[in-house]
Amino acid sequence: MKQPFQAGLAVIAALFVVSPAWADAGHAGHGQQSFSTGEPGNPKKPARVIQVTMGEKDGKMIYVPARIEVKKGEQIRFVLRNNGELEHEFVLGTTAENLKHAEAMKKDPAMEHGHANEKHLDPKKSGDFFWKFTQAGEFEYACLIPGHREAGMVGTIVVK
Ligand SMILES: [Cu+2]
Repeated sequence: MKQPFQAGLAVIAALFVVSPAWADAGHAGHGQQSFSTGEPGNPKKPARVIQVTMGEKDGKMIYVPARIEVKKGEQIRFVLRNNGELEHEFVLGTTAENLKHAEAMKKDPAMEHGHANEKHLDPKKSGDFFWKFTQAGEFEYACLIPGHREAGMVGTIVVK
């Protein structure tokens, strides 16, 4: 009976060692200011307005619309509205980036936000941000609050 007990201790010790590393990795990934989808926009320049609402419906969490097409080089002003009962967010990125970010948020739900490629909205609040898409490809917007992306809060952006 000695060995399982020791193995258990080893696992606990490993968790203590590993946790701070996870937190650091999350913050390091979050702090970098290069974006695969493009760059922060300039509010003084012309922009096409795209409205996106967020909320909950029939047990799911949704964006309307769930698919957006833009042209490479185009500047978009995202006008966002949270019509739901819960907090939601809109984070632009590749699927890989958003999944990584979502993992970091699970481990550190209080991690700081407010980067140029995302907006966090309380219920019944609106907000906007400008974004210039400089790369062609398929990207996404997602809500990375734990459980929300899985519940349906992910949309596709096609840049042509
Ligand atoms: Cu959400």
